Amino acid sequence: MDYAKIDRDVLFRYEGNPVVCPADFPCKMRAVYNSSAIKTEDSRYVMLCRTNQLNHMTLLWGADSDDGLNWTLRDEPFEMPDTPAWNEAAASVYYDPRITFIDGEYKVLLATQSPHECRVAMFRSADLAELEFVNFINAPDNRNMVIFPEKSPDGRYMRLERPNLGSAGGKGDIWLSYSPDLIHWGDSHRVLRTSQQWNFGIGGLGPSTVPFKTDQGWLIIYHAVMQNCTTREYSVGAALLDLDEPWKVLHYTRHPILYPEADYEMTGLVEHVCFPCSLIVEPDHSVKLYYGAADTVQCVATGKLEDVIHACMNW
Ligand code: BMA
Repeated sequence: MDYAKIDRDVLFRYEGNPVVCPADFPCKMRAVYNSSAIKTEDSRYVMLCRTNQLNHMTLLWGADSDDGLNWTLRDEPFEMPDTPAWNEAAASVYYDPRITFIDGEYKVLLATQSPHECRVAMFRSADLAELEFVNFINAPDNRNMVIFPEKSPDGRYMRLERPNLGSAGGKGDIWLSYSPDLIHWGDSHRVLRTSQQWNFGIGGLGPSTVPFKTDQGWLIIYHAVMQNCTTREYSVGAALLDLDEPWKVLHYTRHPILYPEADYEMTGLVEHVCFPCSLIVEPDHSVKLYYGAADTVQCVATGKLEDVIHACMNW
């Protein structure tokens, strides 16, 4: 009988979860989740927190840490643009940040939601103290974008993304596109199809974390949606992509490496959700996966890079 003989866990919930809660803010908040953390060149940790106010309008709120586990929220959220284009695209919600360090600065991508559609906005920053709006980088309807931390062998920027397909219930497959300048994108290739996923991703997939280069390929972490009668469960998968042609999937997990199980993942504003937005790989190859739980609190799971790669190859 051919089935996955899963012999170990590869990610472990940090015992101090959740690491950021609504009650941690200096004023009342409803939720903080799907936040991205990055380790800076001088070994500080910065988190960009997706924060819901009481009416669910969002803010992006910075937090700082010395160890990536204990976080101090800043006094004020990030300033956002006040232009007609921004106010049309992000009327009430901007969310699920992803941070890439490339060309000596941070590029931050934020999905923006208007009543009709989703676009992705790009910001730049030298130090993540402030964000400078650059532009929107797609026509609707697309999200979950992550920029690779280095260019392709032929010198182009690369990103993973998830176009929202009406024909797939608003979700869809993971794609890869190229760009000469981070603004104009094309030469797109499909990477992973929802139909390739066994059960746990059949309701849609999306790239979650910035790809990490390993000897075995680009490691990507993605979220996967499974629909049943009562819930839309969000869990976490991983894959290894070809280093030269990263739309070619070398290995991918047929089973989630993290799925809603803890109380704080099962119960909240949206039940049964683990939604990662960033992965930090430490010099000793331990990993920290930052994920939102039940659209309510921010959590971390830890593990070893070699175990995640093992899961890609064997699960
Ligand atoms: C997705 C996004 C995420 C959210 C998830 C589960 O479509 O909106 O931000 O965590 O749904 O509600």
